[in-house]
Amino acid sequence: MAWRLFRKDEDLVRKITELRKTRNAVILAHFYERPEVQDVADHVGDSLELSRIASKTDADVIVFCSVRFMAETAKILSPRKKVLLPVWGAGCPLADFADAAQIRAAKAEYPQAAVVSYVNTSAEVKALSDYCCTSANALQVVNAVPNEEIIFVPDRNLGRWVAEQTGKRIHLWEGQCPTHQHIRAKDVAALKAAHPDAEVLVHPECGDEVRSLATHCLSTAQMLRYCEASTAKQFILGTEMGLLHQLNKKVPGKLFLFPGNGPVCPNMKKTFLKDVADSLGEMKHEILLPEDIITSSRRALDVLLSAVPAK
Ligand code: CIZ
Repeated sequence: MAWRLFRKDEDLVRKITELRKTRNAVILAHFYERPEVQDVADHVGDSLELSRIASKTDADVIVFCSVRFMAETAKILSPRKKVLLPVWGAGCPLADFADAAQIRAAKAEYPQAAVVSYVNTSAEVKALSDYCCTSANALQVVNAVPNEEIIFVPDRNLGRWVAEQTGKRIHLWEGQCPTHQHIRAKDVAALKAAHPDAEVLVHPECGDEVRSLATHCLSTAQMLRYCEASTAKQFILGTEMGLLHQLNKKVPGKLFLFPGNGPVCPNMKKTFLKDVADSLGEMKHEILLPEDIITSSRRALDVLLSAVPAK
């Protein structure tokens, strides 16, 4: 169904547009956010790219429509800007699988190992990590790490994929993204049977069985770029359905199919236009991080930033 705004939403969009100006704010929306929230944003993308873009603007305020770890990443890259997360309760169950005490314990158990944390982690966990990676560059980062032994935090599926591809000795964490983990191989196989010409692109947070059906294993931004560049006309996508909005905008005329009823991240859907307007109007909810956490997590992120070329 095509997305349309209701009158109330149009009023909110007007209010957000005014507030954005008076507050000198930049609005970011992750690919998994609601379509109307994506449409009100200045930039839509993956978490690292958005944080990087925002850090280069002269905005005083960053409103990051996303989940908490993403807004924290923006704060780490822009410590002098005010970073707002419109819905305070928008968390990430995957990031919650690792806390600082657990990382300290794992480091004590495997003292030779480097800690590589996925960007889906809290600032405290990043601060204790040697390196940070995204799904787009996990292979590059792990290959570049001098240690043969690695503690990979927190996504087990991504960690296992990295271990297979790099041959490094990887201590896997128990974490998983419920949205990607629940994508079923039988639903992907059914779509493949019905659309034999479709290319299958899956996120590395998916389970092994789903991954084994894929043409390519890609991050969200990589999927979008791949669909733009490919001559294929049909794609089966193993990721959160919010990406469909940008796919339809940027790659018109192609068919995008999602397995099952369409994977949805409930946390990414917590933010409505009203939350964006309230956040900017009342300057809530601000992400505050201690200076030492910003400094240490920035060090782990810097390795990542130098490994990922800016677009
Ligand atoms: O960091 C992001 O944006 C995530 C979690 C997913 C992706 O594939 O880009």
